[in-house]
Amino acid sequence: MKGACGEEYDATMTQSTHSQSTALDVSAIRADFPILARQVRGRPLVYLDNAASSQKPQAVLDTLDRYYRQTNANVHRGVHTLSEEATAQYEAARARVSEFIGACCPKEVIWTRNATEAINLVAYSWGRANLQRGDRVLLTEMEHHANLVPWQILAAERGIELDFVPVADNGTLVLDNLDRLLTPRTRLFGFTAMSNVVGTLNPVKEMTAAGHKAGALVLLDACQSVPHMPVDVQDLDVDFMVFSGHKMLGPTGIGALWGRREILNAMPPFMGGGDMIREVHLRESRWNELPWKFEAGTPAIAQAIGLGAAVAYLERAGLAAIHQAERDLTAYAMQRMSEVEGLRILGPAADQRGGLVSFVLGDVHPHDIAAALDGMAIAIRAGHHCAQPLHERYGIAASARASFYLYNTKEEVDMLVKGLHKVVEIFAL
Ligand code: 7TS
Repeated sequence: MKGACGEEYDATMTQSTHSQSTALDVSAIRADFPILARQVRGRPLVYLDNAASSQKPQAVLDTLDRYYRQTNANVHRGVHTLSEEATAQYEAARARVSEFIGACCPKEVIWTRNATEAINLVAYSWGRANLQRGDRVLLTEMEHHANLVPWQILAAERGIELDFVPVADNGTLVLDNLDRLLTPRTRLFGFTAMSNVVGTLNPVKEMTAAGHKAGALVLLDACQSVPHMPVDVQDLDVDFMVFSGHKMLGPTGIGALWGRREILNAMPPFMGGGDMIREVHLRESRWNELPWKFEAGTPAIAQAIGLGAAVAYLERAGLAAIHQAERDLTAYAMQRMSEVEGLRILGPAADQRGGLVSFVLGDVHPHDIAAALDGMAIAIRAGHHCAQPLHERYGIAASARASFYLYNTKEEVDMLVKGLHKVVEIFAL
């Protein structure tokens, strides 16, 4: 097979099922997720913790089961049938993910354990090869720890400086001074497409263009966008993009780094070992070509194949339809939640955000809110959501968060709101 960039790539069993953007049939979708039929403490589960991790449809569970029952073998090594089949399925999943994000060819998609590992790969490999004392990396105040800590480690090691795009009170980025923050020494601009706390959808293309104008590379943390809306790396024009499979109906243990081929080609390996080499001698080695140069050791084979099935499912549902449904549900949730006494929603208006709502409720600790809701079988997240600096920015230690996906309904939002009224009663607010 030939990727759009003209590179030969061997991937069999790829099929595209791009669907039209029609409204979601949520009840049919719900029937595809066995876990949604379970009860918690004798009540039907209301799962509103999708920003942390999504549930998995039967198609993904079947794919994993089938893989282990019929195919299970190591990839890229054996000449036996099972190994060849495993390799074909593993590489076909890569090709599907590559097409899903509009990559020019599958060679640009590196499997990682998750988005966190993908960012660390960039920091360790690209960062250590390219950044010197006095260079700058620009991030934002709303980043997940995954897009902060690897750069802090690098800053301490290399003497590079970190700068941050501030967050306004309403949860949007303050972009007025972006040109000043992007200095001639800024080598990388890393930011999230959507805040996992305040839900803000950032203007990725505008920010990317500004970064490039200043001569910086752009790394997009797409953990909260790739699962929920159409994303095309070539259209966005970013240089690196990362995301996690478990947030997009896929298994845990699989994620991806997409990078421009010429940049990835110039980067040294991240980890050394089997599979990432072409030749090994006692004192020196030569690296494998992309994408395998960055995939040392036996990879997460079943998980990658499972992620391929998840992407096929998302394509059938339609990403534009998923995005619209989540926005409608979020607008509804924000309106209903604002009826709850003492509840304060963090972040911008519904039309500027994706499918999640973080909030504080009087002086009730978010963990108490989450525990009380859990008693009603409603799963939300409480804490700093791995974005402690953003909470510091707001002068709070923690928040509670309801986050939606394609299988959530207005009825579930109603149950959440009813639950929140109960919390108000319990804590006598
Ligand atoms: N970036 C963003 C924007 C995220 O939301 C997350 C996970 C990550 C990076 C890291 O993903 P991982 O799969 O590598 O762990 N966010 C959350 C969350 O909001 N609650 O739990 C995990």
